[in-house]
Amino acid sequence: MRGPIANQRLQQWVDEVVALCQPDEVYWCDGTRAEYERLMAQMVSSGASIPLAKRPDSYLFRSDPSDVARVEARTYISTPSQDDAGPTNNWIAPDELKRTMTGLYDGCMRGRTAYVIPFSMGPLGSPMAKIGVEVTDSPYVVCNMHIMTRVGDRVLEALGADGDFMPCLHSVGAPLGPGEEDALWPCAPMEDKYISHFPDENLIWSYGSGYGGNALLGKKCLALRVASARAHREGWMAEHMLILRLISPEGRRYHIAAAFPSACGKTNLAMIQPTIPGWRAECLGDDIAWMWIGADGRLWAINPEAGFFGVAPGTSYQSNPVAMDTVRANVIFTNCALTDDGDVWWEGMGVPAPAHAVDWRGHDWTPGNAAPAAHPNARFTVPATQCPGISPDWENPEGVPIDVFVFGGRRAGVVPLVTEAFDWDHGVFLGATASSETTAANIGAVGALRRDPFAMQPFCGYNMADYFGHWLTMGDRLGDKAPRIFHVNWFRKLANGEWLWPGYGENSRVLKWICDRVDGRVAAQETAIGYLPRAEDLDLNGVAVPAEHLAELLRVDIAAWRNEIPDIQRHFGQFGARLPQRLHDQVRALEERLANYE
Ligand code: SAT
Ligand code: MN
Repeated sequence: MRGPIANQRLQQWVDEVVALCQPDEVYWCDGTRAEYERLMAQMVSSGASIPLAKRPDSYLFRSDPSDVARVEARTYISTPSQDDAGPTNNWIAPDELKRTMTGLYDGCMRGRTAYVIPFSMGPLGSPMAKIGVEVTDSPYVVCNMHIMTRVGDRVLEALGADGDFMPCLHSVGAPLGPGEEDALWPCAPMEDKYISHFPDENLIWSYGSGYGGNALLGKKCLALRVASARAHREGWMAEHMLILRLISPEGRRYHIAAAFPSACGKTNLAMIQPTIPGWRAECLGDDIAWMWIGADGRLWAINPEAGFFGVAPGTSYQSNPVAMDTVRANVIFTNCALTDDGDVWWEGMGVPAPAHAVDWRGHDWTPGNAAPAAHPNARFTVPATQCPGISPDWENPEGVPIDVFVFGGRRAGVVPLVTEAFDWDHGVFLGATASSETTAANIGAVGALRRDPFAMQPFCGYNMADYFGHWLTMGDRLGDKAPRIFHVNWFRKLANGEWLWPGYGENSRVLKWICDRVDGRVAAQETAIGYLPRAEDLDLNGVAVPAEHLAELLRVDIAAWRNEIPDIQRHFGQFGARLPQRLHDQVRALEERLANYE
């Protein structure tokens, strides 16, 4: 145990948490490799962690079958007024929520250790970096936070005696009686899970889940939900976006920030290897971008994270070779299948299924088994430094200047391959109305169509109508230095289920058109829904896309778009008078254009 620490407010908060949660021990994380290895060794000996003979320094965890993804239904934005959380967030008044959760926290760490994790979102020393401190009773969370954030003594040093931090309290919600044997993945039943945010206080309380964004509180909770509310107050942006640098054959660098819902290929796009000769890409981040207006009037971005928490199923040498090379060693896998020779396996890994494996539930599995071997939301946690495609600027405290925003989702029909917004307001409209079929990244129905504005539906920490307004204001401030806005959809299908577009590395062909548009090198056709490439504008040298597929990918189906209008109106209607008039104007303008393009 360490002595009293310099930051009084931190010491006091930890003392309060310890008095409430009553852990057997308190441990301050120093962030060293030795600490990571010690905790991992403990979890190996308890059976919670399985070392992988085939992957150096890599481990497999299996979660409880009830605790496999984010739980949006149990996620709360607790502002004094419900209107400030808005219609897209669950809300409970702060007093009531704190009372309920204090009851749950009371004694909840009995029989466990409370780990105190000082962490930084953003490179230490960056003017944009924010310090958080997570107290958790999960050593699995500690090891993941080691990878996903910057952790330990160096953060305490940066915090100093009177630095500011965001308190993040986490418990798996499973106290142990004397001598009671621990579960391999302790957690609380669904009705006791709470992922709670008090954005006005920069405070996070999470209870009952050990999985991903529910438990690694620097990620969705701090860097998106609480940060987005703070960014609104302070005039910057916290977005659910990857950051990518594309480099043309002439050496021009384009920085792209792209928003897609969870499990819609952000990590694949972030690590793209362009298939067009001469073009290169570097990855700066795969999930979150913090952006602000720099002294030059442009929008600058950093990735606040230090690692990748990526979806394993579907990741292969075909879909994402860079990720495959990133996860060769030193990885935490969660809910993948275990092969008999001590490796992980998942559906869509691009290698034949093993003749026998142990599935994510710990049961024997053989090919042909009705249930998948890996959970669809199985994950890898891996340091960004291990990514062979990582940009030399990924930790640059100054960030990178954003040229382009891309929004997207998973839509089997209607939405074309790529659309350029007419202007900023239209781009905000495209973001605000973006929709996607739901994925396994949240507990709930998979494949249901929903509006997911800016891919922030689960992550916006304040009234979404005010968030739209914030986007409009940022555009006003950026003026002619604002990034150009595009919308993409890689996921079009034929009625028989066949993909219309090859995707993955071939998406670089769309990105090239986008970059060419930014620099005025390529034409576009004006349509009712935005600027679209003509078939001949896309560089398709070396890829076989049947002409009729291409025509369908670039077709604006006027009737289908008219059908979208009532749903857009319903979607906007939920915000009542709080919705910016400029978005109502966009709906009307779209209706008029659709009428004109009979
Ligand atoms: O929220 S998680 O970090 O568990 C994953 C996601 O939804 O992107
Ligand atoms: Mn995400």
